[in-house]
Amino acid sequence: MREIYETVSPLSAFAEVCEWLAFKGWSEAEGGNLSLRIEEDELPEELTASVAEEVDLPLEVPELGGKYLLITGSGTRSRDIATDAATDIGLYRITNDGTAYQWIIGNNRPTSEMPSHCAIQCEFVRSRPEYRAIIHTHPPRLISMTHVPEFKDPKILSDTLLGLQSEARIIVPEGIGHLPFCVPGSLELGVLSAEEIKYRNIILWHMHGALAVGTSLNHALDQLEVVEKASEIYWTLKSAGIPTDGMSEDDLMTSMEYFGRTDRYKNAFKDKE
Ligand code: 2HA
Ligand code: ZN
Repeated sequence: MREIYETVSPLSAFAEVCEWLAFKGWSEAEGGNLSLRIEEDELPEELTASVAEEVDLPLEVPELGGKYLLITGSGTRSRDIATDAATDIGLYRITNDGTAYQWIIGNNRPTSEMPSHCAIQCEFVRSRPEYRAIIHTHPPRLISMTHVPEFKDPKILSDTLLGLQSEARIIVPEGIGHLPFCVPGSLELGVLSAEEIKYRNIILWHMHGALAVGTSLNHALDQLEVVEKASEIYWTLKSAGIPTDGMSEDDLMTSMEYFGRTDRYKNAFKDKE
C-alpha cells in the first residue's frame, strides 16, 4: 500500500513546496502545515476506502462529506516532508455526514491546525470549489507586520504593503486579511479564518504567521512569496530610515485597469464597511 501511496501525484507538490518553506526559513522546526482537497476519482482505488475508526471533527463540515484531504502530520518538519512526503503527510476521508474523519494511509496524526484546514476547505466547496490548497507558515517579515498596531486594520496593511512593488496588488487585488490573536490550533482560529477567506486569499494570524489559499499548493505559495517580498521591501526601507508613500494611486489604478483588476481592487474591503 505504501508504494501505491507514493504514486499519488500531489505528494510531490507537498515535497516541493515544503522544501521551499523550509529553505526560506518560514516553516522552522515543526511550524506550518498544508492541506489539499482531492476527489475519489483522483486516487488509486486501493486508497479510497478506510477501515480506521472515525474520529470526531471539532466542527461539522457537511460540504466535505465523502471528500479526501491530504494534510500535514502533527509534529512533522517541512524539511523532512521535502524528502519523504508519504511518511509525514496523511490521507483522510471525511465521513459522508461531515462530522468525522477516517485515516487511510501515511501520517495518522493530523496537524493541530486541522480545525482551520477543515473549516476553510468546507467554505471552498461551498463558494469556490476550484480552490483546493491551503498553506499555513511563519514568514518572519509578515509576522513582524502584525506587531505594528495600525496594521491590525487590514485595509491600511494592504494599502501600505501592496503599493510597494508594481505587481503585488495585481497578484493580490483583494488585499491581505488580519485576524486578532487566537490560540494556535483553536477552533476559534479556524472559524474566523474560514469567514475571512471568503473575501481574501491571504490572511495574517496576529503574532503567529500567514495563511494562503489557492487552486494548487504552488498558487498559494506564489501569493505568499509576493506579500513576503513586499514586507521585505517595507522593513528594508524602514531600517534604512527611508520614508515612502509607495506607488501613487494613479499608477496603481493604471495597472489595475491594464490587468483587469479594477473591481476586485475597489471592492477589496467592502465586507468591512
Ligand atoms: O503546525 O504552525 O500553528 C504547527 C503550527 C501551528
Ligand atoms: Zn503556526
